[in-house]
Amino acid sequence: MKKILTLMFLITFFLAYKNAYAVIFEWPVLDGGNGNYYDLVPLSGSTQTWQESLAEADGLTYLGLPGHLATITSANENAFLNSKFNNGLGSQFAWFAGFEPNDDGIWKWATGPETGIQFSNGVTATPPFNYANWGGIEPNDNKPLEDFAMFNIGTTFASINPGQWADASPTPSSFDPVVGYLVEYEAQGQSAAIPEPSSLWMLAFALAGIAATKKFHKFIPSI
Ligand SMILES: [Ca+2]
Ligand SMILES: [Ca+2]
Ligand SMILES: [Ca+2]
Repeated sequence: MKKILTLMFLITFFLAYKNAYAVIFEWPVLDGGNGNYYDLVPLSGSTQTWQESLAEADGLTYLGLPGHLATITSANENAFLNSKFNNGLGSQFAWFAGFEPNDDGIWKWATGPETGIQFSNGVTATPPFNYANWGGIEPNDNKPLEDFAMFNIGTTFASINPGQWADASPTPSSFDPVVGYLVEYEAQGQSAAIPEPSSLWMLAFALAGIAATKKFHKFIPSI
């Protein structure tokens, strides 16, 4: 009985620990990154819109850092996201913070420190970032309201390669197969080279659990 309880706590701890590191990734300053953290959040329903995802991401925090739908302003940032979140499956995209508010070819960032700043005119990247990563013939305004940006986290789809972008209607469909959204947590210049409190809490909880099973064991016969 004691061994079983201990094993259960260890498995719980391992899964929690693994989960904490498998889902949210830091882009370390030491690796040339911005110190921010990134997450891929599955949509809560197959029709979760870009706008709903924008609002949801703005309400998230991680380690006390504010979240927002990810802004992708450099090839390195895009490559980091592609390396961490591509799942190798077909028809898999994620919302991010690019949008075309007036449907006139001018694409802007909708949230985060870059809110309101233009990044693309049609397919052409524009200052100040001079970075966009449209794939295939995107942005092609193929359907009504294709004013929202999605990032390919799967295999090549309609000539849009992994890590490339497309304009999409706000509601996912078989044409715009969005399954999640990319969140970015701003480190705001803080050093991120510290242990993650959430992981430490999980470790403490697991150790407390093991201690509790030892005490509990004193009151019950072994089986
Ligand atoms: Ca960013
Ligand atoms: Ca459009
Ligand atoms: Ca499109």
